[in-house]
Amino acid sequence: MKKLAVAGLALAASFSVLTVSPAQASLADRNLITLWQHDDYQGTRKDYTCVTLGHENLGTLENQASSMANASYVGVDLYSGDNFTGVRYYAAPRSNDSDFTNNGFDNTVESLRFRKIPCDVP
Ligand SMILES: [Ca+2]
Ligand SMILES: [Ca+2]
Ligand SMILES: [Ca+2]
Repeated sequence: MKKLAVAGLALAASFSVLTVSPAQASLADRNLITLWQHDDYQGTRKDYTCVTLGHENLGTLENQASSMANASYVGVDLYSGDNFTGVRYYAAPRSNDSDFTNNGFDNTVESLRFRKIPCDVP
């Protein structure tokens, strides 16, 4: 069992040399959180930078986001309603989530707020 896990890890490592997933690419940026329209970092992509603490309107991805990568070094609160209202989803620093469905949060984000700025330093 242990041997198999190690082999799987080596395989994953060799693949990551060949391809960089959209989430990995986003996590290289440091000063933003990225939302995607579909699961697995597919569809329309939008970056929200921590130039300001809050984004009370998500524009084209309003009520559509299904996956995210938080490249910043701070937590980000995602809200189901405008102006930081409704149900909240917490995106941990330097984390990603390929599917909001198991969080009860699919297609509902309307606003988001960084917990502090600047957000690009550990
Ligand atoms: Ca969606
Ligand atoms: Ca999830
Ligand atoms: Ca909503």
